[in-house]
Amino acid sequence: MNTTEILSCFLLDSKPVSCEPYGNGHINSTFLVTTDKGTRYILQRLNEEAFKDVPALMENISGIARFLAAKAKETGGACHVLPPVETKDGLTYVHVTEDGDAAPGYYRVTPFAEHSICLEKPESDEDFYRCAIAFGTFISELADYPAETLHETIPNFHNTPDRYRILHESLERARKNPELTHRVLDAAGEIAFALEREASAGKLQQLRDAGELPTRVTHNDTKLNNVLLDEDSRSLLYVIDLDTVMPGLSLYDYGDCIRFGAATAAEDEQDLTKVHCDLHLFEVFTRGFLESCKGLTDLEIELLPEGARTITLELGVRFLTDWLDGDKYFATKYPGHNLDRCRAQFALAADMEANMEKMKEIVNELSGN
Ligand code: ADP
Ligand code: GN1
Ligand code: MG
Repeated sequence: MNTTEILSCFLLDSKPVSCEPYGNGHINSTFLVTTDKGTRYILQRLNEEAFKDVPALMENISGIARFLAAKAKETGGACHVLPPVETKDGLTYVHVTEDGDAAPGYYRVTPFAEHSICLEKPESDEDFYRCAIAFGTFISELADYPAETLHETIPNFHNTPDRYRILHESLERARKNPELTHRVLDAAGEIAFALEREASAGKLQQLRDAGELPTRVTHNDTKLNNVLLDEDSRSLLYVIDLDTVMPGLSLYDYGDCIRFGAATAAEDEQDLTKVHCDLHLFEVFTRGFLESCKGLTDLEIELLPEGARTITLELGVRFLTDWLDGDKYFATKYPGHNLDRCRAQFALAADMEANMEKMKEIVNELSGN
């Protein structure tokens, strides 16, 4: 099949005339489609290395989109998620099996959010505050979603001890494989950094297992570039990238946004002296999250800074694992990209550790504890 044939399976409002690579996601292949009427759509080929059951994933997204649309209708508010475009067969994806001009795999289409901006870093405090409200509200609104109907699209996605288990396996494999051993040597410092923190990184999962931290329906990939703001008013338009919406910890959603949005440098910065957690942005985001994420328990609030540290460490461990595996999971732009990303995440986690008491004070002040 070619792209035109794939697109012709979907109920688009007019004839597609162009389809170009788009966006900065690390997982799916994303394209911007324009029709002869000027309507725009996002076409995505889902990454099956990451997502083993795409129909189940699409069922999650449709369910969430229907639920939030109904809620918005009830309250008279806007709906901040985009429903997938259906195919002529009433499905939300097309499965391409044979080799053709387009790579085989699962394809889906979403309406393009017009007049939106997608940021790689906040341009103002207000942008980041809006992002906090977006993800805090997302969790709040899904508090009564039937969580048992959600498929786990990536099992143990944010189970940090399990991420360490996988790191150990990859390390063993790489040590035995002559093509990969140099990667172990190159990452010796990072491996030591990760292993020193293995016990402390498991704390949040242990509290979840013990029922002391509540499992909620969470987004699980709360990067700033998974929020679309109105290009003029900068108000929230949409929360996107719902592939990982699953039961999880609020602390990881909170923490991942701090990790990405409050960092003073890019996720793959090579000059580690530039990598810090901006405590002012930390405060701005925390204020928005506390205001909008209703019903957080005292323990969740107390552990917000630990959520930021743990998810930063966890992502560093995931980049390190992918480096040791030979770069199989995350899209990379150059050899060594995953190792650079790992180093930047570990530098950020170390900076958070150094500022842990200050972060706790900010949380205490904002929450009145
Ligand atoms: P990935 O899982 O690879 O990150 P995303 O679903 O986040 O894929 O899409 C990648 C990028 O494409 C987003 O960061 C955003 O810039 C853009 N994008 C995705 N969906 C839309 C949409 N509906 N409207 C406008 N831009 C979008
Ligand atoms: C991936 O898909 P994207 O680029 O929004 C990854 C996240 C990581 C992030 C790091 C499904 O997110 O878990 O935190 O890269 N998504 C998946 O930038 O693995
Ligand atoms: Mg994304």
